[in-house]
Amino acid sequence: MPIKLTKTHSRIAGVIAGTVMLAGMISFGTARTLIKNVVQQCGSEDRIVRSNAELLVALKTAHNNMVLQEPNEKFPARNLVDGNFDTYAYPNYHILDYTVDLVDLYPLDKVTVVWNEFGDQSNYVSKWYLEGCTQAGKWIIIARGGPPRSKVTVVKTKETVSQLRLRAGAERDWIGAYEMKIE
Ligand SMILES: [Ca+2]
Repeated sequence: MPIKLTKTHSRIAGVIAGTVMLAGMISFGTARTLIKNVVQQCGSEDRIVRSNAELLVALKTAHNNMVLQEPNEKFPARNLVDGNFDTYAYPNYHILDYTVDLVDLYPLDKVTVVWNEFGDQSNYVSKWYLEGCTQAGKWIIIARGGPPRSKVTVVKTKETVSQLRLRAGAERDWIGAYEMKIE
């Protein structure tokens, strides 16, 4: 009987271990897809082109694309564009993926990503992408990089976009972003 129990237990343990491994593989696969899936359609139809000067008063909204995660009410997506360098968006995960919508199309001058500790500490961001939705309705990569090794990343660009998408990943530790200043 004890032997039988042991066998049953080990079988159950095996099933649990297998399930956990499979879940881990699916989660890892999904994460890789999110990071790699950089070219998609996006909507710029019916959006008018405004001037760069109007960016100051443009309505900017931010959306968390990490649908797998519970919404984090304490550190919501809107913290990315609230104009406050002390508040951050944080998805409770080692990958972040936020879209900022500018409503209309704006010619950009530069985008400043404020990472703070998530940028200058090596256990946090290990790679990142900044993409823009062009007038033709395509996502393009405006900039990308490995570990920022800095609290702030400044991206100079001349692209005209209606949306910006910031993706970043860390090896393991959870990451966030304090601000995306769009000029
Ligand atoms: Ca902020």
